Amino acid sequence: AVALEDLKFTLQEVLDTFKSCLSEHKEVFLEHYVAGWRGLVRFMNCLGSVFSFISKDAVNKIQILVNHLNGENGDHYITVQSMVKYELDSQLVDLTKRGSFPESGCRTLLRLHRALRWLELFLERLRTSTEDSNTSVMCSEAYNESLSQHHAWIIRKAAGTAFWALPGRATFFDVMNVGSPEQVMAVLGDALPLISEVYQVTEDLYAQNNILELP
Ligand code: 1PX
Repeated sequence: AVALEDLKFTLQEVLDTFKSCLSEHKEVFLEHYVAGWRGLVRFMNCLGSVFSFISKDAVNKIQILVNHLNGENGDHYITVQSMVKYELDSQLVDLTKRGSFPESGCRTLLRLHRALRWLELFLERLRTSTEDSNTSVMCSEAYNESLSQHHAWIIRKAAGTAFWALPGRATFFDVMNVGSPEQVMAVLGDALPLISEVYQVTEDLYAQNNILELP
């Protein structure tokens, strides 16, 4: 019961965090963005240990961003907008090949940003799924349309294998613990426009600064 309460809290927290990500001027608060990812990772960890290589990488990237936030230049990392401006102005980003700044906020956040597109596509499939839909198929379709394009063959292979270990739709919904399938659909319907907006704002910012392909 305790574990389920935790999960319920987690999922609600995740959705709430994405709500609080955007300022009224459409800036993305890094602290909330990172908190959103923390919640997602916690949820993923409940799905089984086959996903631990994925969550390890996510946790690692989350930690890099948290270190920036808590570092001596943390003031520049309040929003994704201020982070991009600060790091580019101060030449703290490797632009064409990996070099002195393997942990720049810009390149690190870009990896999570690309994964957010996967999440958007996957949740949209879940939202419009029916009882006989297959979560593994929905997950790999979403992955193939987005994140996979940025991954080496060996990662795609490992991810593809992990997807087959996803629980079926009914179990997946149970683990979300938000209630009936109808309630799950409603929660997803609520969260998706916000996730999409956070994604789009970030995508536009990265496009304007020509940093969508950071090594
Ligand atoms: C209500 C449903 C919620 C489901 C929550 C699931 C949260 C998933 C979190 C996934 C975060 C993945 C971050 C991946 C970042 C990345 O692309 N890293 C690669 C590149 O980094 P680098 O520093 O080398 O440039 C890195 O090579 C990645 C390695 C790990 C494999 C990544 C596979 C990603 C699959 C994403 C789908 C997750 C499926 C979870 C099933 C629910």
